[in-house]
Amino acid sequence: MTPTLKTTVLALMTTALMTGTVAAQEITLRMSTPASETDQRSVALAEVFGPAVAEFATYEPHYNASLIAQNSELEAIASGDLEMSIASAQELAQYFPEFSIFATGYVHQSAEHQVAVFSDPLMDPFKQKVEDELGVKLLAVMYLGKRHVNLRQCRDEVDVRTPADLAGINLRMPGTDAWQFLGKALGANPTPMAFTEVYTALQTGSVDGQDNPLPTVVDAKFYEVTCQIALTSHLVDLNYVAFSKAVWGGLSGDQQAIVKKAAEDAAESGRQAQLQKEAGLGAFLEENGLTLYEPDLAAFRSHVQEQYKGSEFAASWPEGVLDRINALGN
Ligand code: KDO
Repeated sequence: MTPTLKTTVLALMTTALMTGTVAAQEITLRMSTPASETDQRSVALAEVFGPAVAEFATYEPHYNASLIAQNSELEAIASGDLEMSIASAQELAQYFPEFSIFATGYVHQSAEHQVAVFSDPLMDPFKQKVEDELGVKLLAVMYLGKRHVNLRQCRDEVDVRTPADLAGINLRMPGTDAWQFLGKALGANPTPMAFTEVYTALQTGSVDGQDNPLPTVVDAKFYEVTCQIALTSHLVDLNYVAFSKAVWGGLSGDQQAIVKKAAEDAAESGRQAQLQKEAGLGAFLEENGLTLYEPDLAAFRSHVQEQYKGSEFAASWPEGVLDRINALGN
């Protein structure tokens, strides 16, 4: 963590820990996410996590970034203003640059690979650091899906075969360095923007496109204001169920076990629902006038990997971890 961030976060954590001993029946678990209520991760947490902890805690979700701005949720948990979020590796990389390894294009291969990586001992030092230095426990990994390039322009205007075809394309990417780097690595001109502003930006043409998995393109209705999807699969994306360590510390051992299992069960339920949606949505999008096609994936993979090699991100990755992640794949 950078020295300034560290000082701020440690001060916030001290306050949170001092106020963190609440009586069990008073526990409210506020969860903030930019995702909508109908997003499969939101649904899984509401239908699986909430009921599982209901005996001793009230799960209180806040959608569409209505409580905390996107990418500020971890800081809110550290300061005691929030108890839970669905945190991205890119957000974590703001504090711990080594998390960028989980946000790098073409590293994770599938939903199963994400689970294998998250459950492997290789993750232990990553999880420990977040817990010790940020006061956040990462309980489970949620599947968001394969991110693709989704453009306003139709294919007769921009035909995305290789990264060179994205030159000059203003591609909205979420607003952290790791996200922006990925946009550049794809060959595009990345524009930082919060998720909740993307629909309007696509509609008005202030950006040319955005990248997200198919279920998000449908859930957020981006298909209404875009014309094509180049199936780049450049990031098999994930989010972690992030939980306040201060609140965790006030729970009994039994309650902690229930919370952990509830998060894992919700993640599994959301993963299956999201995979099912992902597999079936191509036809729906085509019926709604979009063109979906596979570009030169080898060209994208090698270009993206080339950009990361020798980057400041790759320099922060602990020795041997990339090999261990690769070894857990197919
Ligand atoms: C997005 O902003 O494009 C993104 O997909 C990034 C993810 O990490 C996650 O925050 C997600 O938005 C939101 O949960 C909305 O789906």
